[in-house]
Amino acid sequence: MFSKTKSQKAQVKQGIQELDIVVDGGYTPDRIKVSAGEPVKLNFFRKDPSSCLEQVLLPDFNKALDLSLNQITSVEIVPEKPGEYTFTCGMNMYRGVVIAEDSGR
Ligand SMILES: [Cu+2]
Repeated sequence: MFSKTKSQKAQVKQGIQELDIVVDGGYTPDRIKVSAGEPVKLNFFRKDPSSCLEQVLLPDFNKALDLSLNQITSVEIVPEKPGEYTFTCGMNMYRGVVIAEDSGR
């Protein structure tokens, strides 16, 4: 069930680290590398009609997103400290992780 994980580094656009995540039978990529202490924008593109994936929870940031099918739903977070910040579907079945690394500044 848990096939290979995909790791991807966020692209920096206008000072915001931004990444598109496809929601389709899980999250792709499901490991997102960012620099700690800087804003991150995640764009969730839900392609999966399963109700399982209609919500994304980011408990470390007190965020819960409702995803509309075939639409992009964005959220901005700031991972203040280096570490791993997990996000999950509403039932905690699918998960991904934002990996914040020390930016060295
Ligand atoms: Cu679920």
